[in-house]
Amino acid sequence: MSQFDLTEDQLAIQEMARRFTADAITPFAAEWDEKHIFPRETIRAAAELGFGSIYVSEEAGGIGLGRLEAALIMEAMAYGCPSTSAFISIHNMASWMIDRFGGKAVKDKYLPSMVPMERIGSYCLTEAGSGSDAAALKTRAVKDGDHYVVTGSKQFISGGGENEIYVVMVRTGDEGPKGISCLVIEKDMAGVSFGAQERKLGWHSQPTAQVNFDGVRVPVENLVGGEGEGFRIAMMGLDGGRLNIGACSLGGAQRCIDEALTYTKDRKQFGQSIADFQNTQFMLADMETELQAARTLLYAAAVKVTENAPDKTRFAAMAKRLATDTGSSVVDRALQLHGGYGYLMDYPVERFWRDLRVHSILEGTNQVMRMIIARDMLRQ
Ligand code: FAD
Ligand code: 2MC
Repeated sequence: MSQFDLTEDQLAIQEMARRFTADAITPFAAEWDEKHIFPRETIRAAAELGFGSIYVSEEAGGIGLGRLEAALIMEAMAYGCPSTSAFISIHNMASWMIDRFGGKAVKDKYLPSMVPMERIGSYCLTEAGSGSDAAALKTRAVKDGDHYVVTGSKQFISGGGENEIYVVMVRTGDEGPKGISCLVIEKDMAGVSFGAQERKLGWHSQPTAQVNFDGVRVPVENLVGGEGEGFRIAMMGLDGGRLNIGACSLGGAQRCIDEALTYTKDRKQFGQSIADFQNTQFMLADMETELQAARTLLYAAAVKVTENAPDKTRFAAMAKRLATDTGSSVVDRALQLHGGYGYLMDYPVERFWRDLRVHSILEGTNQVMRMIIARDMLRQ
């Protein structure tokens, strides 16, 4: 894997994440996928290394690192299981939003248990009627004394039904992005309920469900940021989330290249290893070249998000678009190189093929990424 001029500290954190993955994730991931096991204990073990609060500040108990370090960790864990790595990324996004924009009360209430992932956080933006057009959301929060009363429903929530904390974008004002606020809602608050677990193509190691709010009374102190700031906060959270999802695709694709190298050297047809065919070699060469290019852009975008560069959102969108499309295309070619065996659950490639597919859809579809990039280009 390219080292991209990583510092000693970055190399050390990458090594730590790789070791953790090799010991605690890779040997078990196929079973989690097949039996739909949610590996809560492994996730807690990841949090013991600081991976649940990578860019949460040290004052709040996090490890206070940058977005490149987060990408390195997510990429390393996705080498074993993209689904579990992405799940931990979403918790990081939710925790960071509370730490970065929350007041003392909401931070003190939630971060001490979220940092060790004793309580796990979900990010709730999408609704049945508003996916890509996120600013059209309808879940409403009406102030009643020192509480908000929340009514509505969130769709496709990662961790839905299992997680304890829901960072929810709600409408407190008029239509459009400026009428949206961000509220922390707990699983056990009266009026919170969940839909059935979704039956998905991949991401089997983590639950996904609708989250419903029926007159839920939420203390005003659970507001993150000011009223009307929720959409901007949600989008800033996604700048980092999109990098991490891209990094999960990089890690998954790297694993599949490694699997394809082993397999094509071993498998013989027409009296020779299939790795000796020039077609195989050219395919591997293209997979490696395209993955390295996507990785380089993603690391550069991560540095921009850490530095709060003016073009960080555009770069995060470009990196997510390229890394997730490239990741899926690399895994697809790795599957082809395995022939019929690639289609079987006996080899890991088919799981990665399924897990990476959704990365081009969630945290903003790759069409929405192009919209963000082109809008920013045309603005200048
Ligand atoms: P739509 O917005 O209906 O899009 C359908 C198609 O139309 C897409 O191809 C889209 O690109 C295209 N399209 C839409 N608008 C345009 C346009 N202007 N120009 C061109 N093309 C357009 N959401 C959360 O908030 N929290 C979560 O934890 C979460 N987890 C998820 C987990 C899974 C497994 C999945 C599948 C989704 C999850 N999501 C979550 C939701 C995800 O973010 C949305 O599915 C995604 O943003 C797309 O919204 P949609 O599904 O409503 O598709
Ligand atoms: N950082 C800071 N501010 C931002 C921002 C960002 N990245 N993106 C937008 N904003 C601000 C923007 O500047 C504007 O404020 P102002 O009017 O003061 O300038 C405001 O937010 C509204 O932005 P837009 O005018 O761009 O809003 P619009 O409604 O046109 O569309 C769009 C925004 C399409 C980019 C957004 O709706 C979007 O990202 N849609 C995709 C939804 C999505 O990504 N969902 C993911 C759900 S989470 C998930 O899938 C998981 C698995 C967790």
